[in-house]
Amino acid sequence: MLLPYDEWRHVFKLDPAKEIEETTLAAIATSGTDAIIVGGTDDITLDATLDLLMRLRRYPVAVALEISELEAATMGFDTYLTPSVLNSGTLEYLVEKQVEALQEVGHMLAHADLVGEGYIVLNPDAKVAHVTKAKVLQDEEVVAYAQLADSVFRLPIVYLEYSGVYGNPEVVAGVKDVVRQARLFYGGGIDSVERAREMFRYADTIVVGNIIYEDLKAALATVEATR
Ligand code: 1GP
Repeated sequence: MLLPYDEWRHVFKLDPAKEIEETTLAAIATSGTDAIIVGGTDDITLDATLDLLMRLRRYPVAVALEISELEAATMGFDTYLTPSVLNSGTLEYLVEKQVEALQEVGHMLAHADLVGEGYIVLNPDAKVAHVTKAKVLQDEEVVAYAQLADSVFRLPIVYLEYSGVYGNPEVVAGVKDVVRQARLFYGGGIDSVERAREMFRYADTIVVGNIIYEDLKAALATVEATR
C-alpha cells in the first residue's frame, strides 16, 4: 500500500536535474522508504520530471512532486507538495509562485492530493536560501516560526530545511515541543544511521537527499534508523 504523507517516516528526495543510474534508482525505490519526493531548486524541466516519474512508477512506492517549478507540474504523482518558505525575504517564495502555479495547473490538481509545506530554511549557504533570500534565524525564532506554521496557519507539514548541512538537534527538539497538529519534516545532511536516528527522535519524517548521489550504501542505511 502506498502511504499518505502523514504516515511517512523516511523519505528520499530525488532531484530531476541530477542523473541517476538505473541500479541506484532501483535500490532507492525498493529500500523500504515510505516515499520519494521529486524536487530540486533549479534546472527543473518537465522532461526530466516526467522521465523520473516514469522510471519510479515501476516500483510500489509513493511518489510526490514538490512543485517549485511551474513548468514541471504534471499529473501522475500520488501527492503534490507546495512549499512556502516562511522566512523568505520575498513574497515570491511565500505565496506568489504558489498562486502563479495554481492559476496554471490548479484545475488539474483540483482532485489531487495537494499538501502545503511550511518551509523554514536554516542553512544560509544553501542554494534554496540564496534563491528565496531566506532570513537568517535565531534558535528561538525558529521555534516561533514553527508555531506560527502549525498552530496559526495550520499547515499540514512544517519542514525544517537545513539542505546540505546537518542541523542542530536541539532546535529540532524545541520545534517538536511546540508542533501540535503538523507533521514535522527534517531535511539536511543526513548521511549515516546515527544522524538519521538522532533527527528521527524529534522529527516525524526525515528527508534524505544529497547522500544518495554520493554514497548509496550510506543513504540506504538511513531507512533502517526509522524502523
Ligand atoms: C533537501 O531536505 C532535503 O531538500 C535533504 O537535504 O540533501 O542535505 O540530505 P540533504
